[in-house]
Amino acid sequence: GAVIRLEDYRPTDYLIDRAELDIRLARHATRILAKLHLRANPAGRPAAPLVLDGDELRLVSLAIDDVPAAPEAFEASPERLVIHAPPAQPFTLTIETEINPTANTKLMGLYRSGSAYCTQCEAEGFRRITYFLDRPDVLSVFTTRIEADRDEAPVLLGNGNPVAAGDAGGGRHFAIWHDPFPKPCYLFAIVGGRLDKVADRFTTMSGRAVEVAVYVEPGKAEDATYALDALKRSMAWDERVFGREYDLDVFNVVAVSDFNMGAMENKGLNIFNDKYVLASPETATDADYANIEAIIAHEYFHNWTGNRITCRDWFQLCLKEGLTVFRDQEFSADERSRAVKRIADVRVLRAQQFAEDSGPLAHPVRPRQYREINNFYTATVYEKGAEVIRMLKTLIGDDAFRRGMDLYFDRYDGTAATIEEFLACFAEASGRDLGHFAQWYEQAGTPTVNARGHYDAEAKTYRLALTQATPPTPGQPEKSPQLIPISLGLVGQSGAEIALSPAATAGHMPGVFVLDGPSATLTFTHVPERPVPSLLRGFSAPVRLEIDLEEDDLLVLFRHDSDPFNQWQSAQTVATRAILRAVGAGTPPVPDRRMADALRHFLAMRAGSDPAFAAQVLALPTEADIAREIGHDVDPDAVHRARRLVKVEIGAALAAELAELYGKLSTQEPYAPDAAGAGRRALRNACLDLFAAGLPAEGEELAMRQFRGADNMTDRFAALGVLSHLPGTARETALGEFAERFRGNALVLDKWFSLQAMIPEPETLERVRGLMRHPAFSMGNPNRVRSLIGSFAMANLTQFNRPDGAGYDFLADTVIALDARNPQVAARLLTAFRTWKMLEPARRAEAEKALRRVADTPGLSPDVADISGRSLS
Ligand code: BAL
Ligand code: ZN
Repeated sequence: GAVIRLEDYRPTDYLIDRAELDIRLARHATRILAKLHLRANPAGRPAAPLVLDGDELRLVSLAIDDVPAAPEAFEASPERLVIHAPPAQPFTLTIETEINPTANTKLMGLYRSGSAYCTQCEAEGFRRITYFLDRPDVLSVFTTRIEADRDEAPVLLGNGNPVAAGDAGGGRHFAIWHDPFPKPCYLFAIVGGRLDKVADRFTTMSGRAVEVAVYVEPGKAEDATYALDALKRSMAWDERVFGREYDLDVFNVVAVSDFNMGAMENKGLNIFNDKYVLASPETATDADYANIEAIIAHEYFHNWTGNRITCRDWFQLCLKEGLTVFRDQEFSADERSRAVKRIADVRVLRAQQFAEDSGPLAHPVRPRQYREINNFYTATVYEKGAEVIRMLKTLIGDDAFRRGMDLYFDRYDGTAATIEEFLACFAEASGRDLGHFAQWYEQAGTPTVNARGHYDAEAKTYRLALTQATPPTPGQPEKSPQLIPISLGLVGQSGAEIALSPAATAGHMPGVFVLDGPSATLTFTHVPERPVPSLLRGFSAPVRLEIDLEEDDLLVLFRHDSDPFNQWQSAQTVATRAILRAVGAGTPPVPDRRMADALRHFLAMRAGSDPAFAAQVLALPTEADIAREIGHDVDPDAVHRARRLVKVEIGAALAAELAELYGKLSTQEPYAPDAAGAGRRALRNACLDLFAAGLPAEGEELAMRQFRGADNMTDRFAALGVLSHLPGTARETALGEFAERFRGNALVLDKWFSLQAMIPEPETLERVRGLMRHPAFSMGNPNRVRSLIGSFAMANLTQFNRPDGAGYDFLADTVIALDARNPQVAARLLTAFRTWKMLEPARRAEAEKALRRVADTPGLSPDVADISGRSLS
């Protein structure tokens, strides 16, 4: 595909004010009659030809102002419909197309999932339904008539409000939906099928009644009650925190089993991957419940940040995604534990975004060019995009942030906006110049902030020298300093917070220093003792922090920091260093009693009061974390061995305490997916995991007992996870029992696929190949592919990166095969190579060979061609 550039943006020559669709659903030949009300765009070129987008479309008939179009008046291909000389006055186009939803394996446009019809239009799927100006700055009022066999599809849903329904004769029926809010066509959706629902009523802040419902496959309504509850809580939260009220009479969520993304925010009709709707204690883990809550909230919040105000063009994707991720993160923080949520979000940011940002696929939060927009639904746009919003709030403060949001909603409601327009609202609300801050949207790469401290005992001053640097990224060899808010404090050796001399952070929010040049020195006066600096509290900026703290200083922060994020971070840093020493030595590190002692002390003090936080502390940095820390010439086997050694060492040292805590946390209470219960289970399972590392035989027995006795998926699956790391018959027995118990439940078997794909043993590749022949596996279902093959490639560092290159070859073969069917999912799988350049030379060579083989395959989709091309550049 051609390169599309931000600087080439220009408005369309025509606008589509209204779109009236009549969709007659049929499995192999669905007919769409689209009557589009068009007029020249005052901002466009006068008397230009009208060029509508299509994708694999077949034109059946065309009329202009209700008169059949003469053959010479237009040109139609599957990809385009050109009207050479459209009328000068407003006019209508009536376009009839025919599509085959059953043959649609890309899952873009109108397709079938199970026995239902559904749609996915973002980013450019609407053009697979009818010819249209398929871009986000064309906003239209949609009225949709849907017709189907009553037996096959008794439920017919569309955007907006239902306005009519009735019999259409011949066993067919229809429903008409009208959405009064002008929207881009990427937010269009319909669903038709045999579905059950759970429903309720939500009364908005101004007293309007909204019918809310979640639709699922027949028989599964019970499993949607948590999602429905999360939806109502989201609606209330957006009123309370952002003053945003819902605007239609109905809000529907539909769960489907074949879905490329997590979910989609279509106006009034969110369509979800069923993985993020269906939950019962028996089948879903605490993590699943938390994801459902977050994604239900995310899609709902899009109603204002995305739908009421949309994006001018796809370069502005972060305008809705980064902002909406920020909003869903805040929602979850309010509903659960703020500290734990922050730690979990930073883990994801580092694992996904830092990884992306350090390799060949790095790109700015707002890219300036793309070949395939599907490939930019990335951790950078989403997660780093959310960090940028968070920094903005840190910089200007809560009040100015809220005023800026209000101004943005007021000023841009009903429009397609840009990042510049968004930022201007906050500059205005805060009276601050955000020019330098805006560079976060433009410059890719993760800055490293280096800090060196010096205490002058005589003068009682503490000086902190800060520098920053950002490594080059593709297309951006030279970097400028970023504007980095560094939330900070000074901690005394006994743990007391030392008051900051006001001059140190003058001109900024209290406790926030803003590093906006290559270096700066902060001087704190009246510092009574040598302090330990606590920098980047709450992870106040998406940067890597290098700081010259000794182990003892880190342990002071771990024990005493008032900032829970840095408490957790200092424990992680101590563990990271221990693992790095073991990588270097290739032998167990000299046992560091201090770390075990600190953990023992911590568990005694905090395990009871804050189990969810304690569980985060007990979870060691991942192999990928360690690999990123090393940064170049990485040998994944050495990383795995070193991490294992440290884990065994800690597990053995704390075995008695872990066993005791495990016992204490065992409860007879029935399962409930609330945050408090989830925290206790998380800690108990973290204890089991560490204990089993230290004492494998006892650990296996305990895990087996928990596996068989659990009354919920969280405990059962955590036990299976522990067993999966202990080679032998117990593991295979448990895996077999699990498969038997959950036969027929595809979402649960996904967990089973995923766990096996992550076993760090040389036999795993063969196991994965074998599982691809399992009756529950299908290359046609994105969840199955991601669970089995995605987990292997993205979350099994040693086996994907086998020294013989067999892991790479396997992924290359799979991507090539899948590309013909579903390019979007294939391209996403291929991003498993995003960190290949940091491997040691032999693996690097193997990875490059596999990537080249993909890139050289004839007939690749633009999606896979783009990822393979950029990965090799
Ligand atoms: N807009 C695509 C799915 C999401 O981010 O909500
Ligand atoms: Zn989103």
